Amino acid sequence: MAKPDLLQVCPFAEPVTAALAEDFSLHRYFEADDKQAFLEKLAPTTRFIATGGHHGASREMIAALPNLEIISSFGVGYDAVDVTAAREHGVSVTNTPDVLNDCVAETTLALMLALCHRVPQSDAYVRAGRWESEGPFGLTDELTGRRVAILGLGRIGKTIAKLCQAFNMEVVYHGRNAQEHVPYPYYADLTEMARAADWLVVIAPGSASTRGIVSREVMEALGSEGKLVNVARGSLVDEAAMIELLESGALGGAALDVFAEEPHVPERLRALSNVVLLPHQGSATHKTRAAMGQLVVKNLKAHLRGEPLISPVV
Ligand code: A2R
Repeated sequence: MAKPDLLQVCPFAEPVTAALAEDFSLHRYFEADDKQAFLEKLAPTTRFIATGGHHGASREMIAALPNLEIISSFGVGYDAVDVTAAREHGVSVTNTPDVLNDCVAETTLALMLALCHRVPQSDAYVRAGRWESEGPFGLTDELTGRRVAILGLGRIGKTIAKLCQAFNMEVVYHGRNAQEHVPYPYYADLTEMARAADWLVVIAPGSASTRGIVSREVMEALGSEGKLVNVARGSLVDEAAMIELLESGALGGAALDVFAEEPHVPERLRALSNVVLLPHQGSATHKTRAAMGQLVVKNLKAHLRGEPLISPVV
C-alpha cells in the first residue's frame, strides 16, 4: 500500500527524516521552486504536515490543503503556525513541550553566568594576550543573592527557577494569573516586578498578547543595574527601545538568545559590550534536538494509527 503524503516544510536532521520516511511519502516543500504549484499538486492527497517552529504553517498553506488533518511542529513555541486557521479548518496542531525544559533552562543559566561574569569578554582578554601585557581583567558581578524575576513561570520557567535557586537567587514571577502551590511571590504588574528585580528572565510564548510586553517602561524599571534575559521570542521585547536603553546605560545589560528578525541581529546591538548574544541555541543540543524530533514523528504516527496525540495544542 502506498504511504500517505506528508508535506515537509523545512529540513530536519537525518534520523527524523528517516523515521518519517518509514510511514510517509515525504514532499520537500523547502526545495520546491514553485511553491504554489507544489501545494496544488499535493492538495488532493495531503493529510500531514511536519514543520519547524520558525517556518510554521501559514493560513494560505492550510487553506491550500483541503484534506489536511494534522500539523506537527518542531519546538515548543508554535507561534509561526496559524492556529486560528488550523482550528477553522479542523486541523490538529502538535508541538514538542517538556523534552526541552532542562536544556533551555541550562542555556538560560549559561547566558546569565556569561553576562554577569563577563565570560566572553574575559576569554577574549586572555586570547589577546592582554592578561600578560596589561594585568588582571577586573572585577565582575555574580548571581548569588540576587533577585530574579521570571516572566512566564511555565514548564521551562519553573525549571529555570529551580536552577536559579541553586545559585541562592530569590525567585519572583509574573504571568496572567497567580499560580497555586508555587513557592515564589507573584507580581500581577510586570513593571512593578521589573522595578523590584536584578534580573528579568523572559520565557513566555510568542503571541498577540505578549507582543512587546517587555516595553520601554518595563526595561526602564529594571534599570541601570538590571539585566534582561530573553530566551522566549524576540517579539516579546521592544528591541529598538532595548538597544537605546543599553546604549545609554539606562538598562544594565542583556543576555539574548532570540531577536526580532532572526537571523538578523542589529549592528548597534552587536557593537555593545554589556550584552551576550546567542544564535537561538536554547534547545540546540544533540540530546534535546533528538528528543524533539522523536516527538514530532510520534505525534504524526499516532494520528496515522488513529491513536490519541501525545502533545496537542489544537
Ligand atoms: O499567563 P499564565 O498564568 O497562563 O502563564 C503562562 C505565561 N504566559 C503569559 N504571561 C504573561 N502574559 C501573557 N500574555 C502570557 N501568556 C502566557 O507563560 C505560563 O506560565 C508561561 C508559558 O508556560 P508554558 O505554556 O508551560 O510554556 P513553556 O513550555 O514553558 O515554553 C515557553 C516558551 C515557548 O512558547 C517558546 O516561545 C519559548 O518558551 O521557547
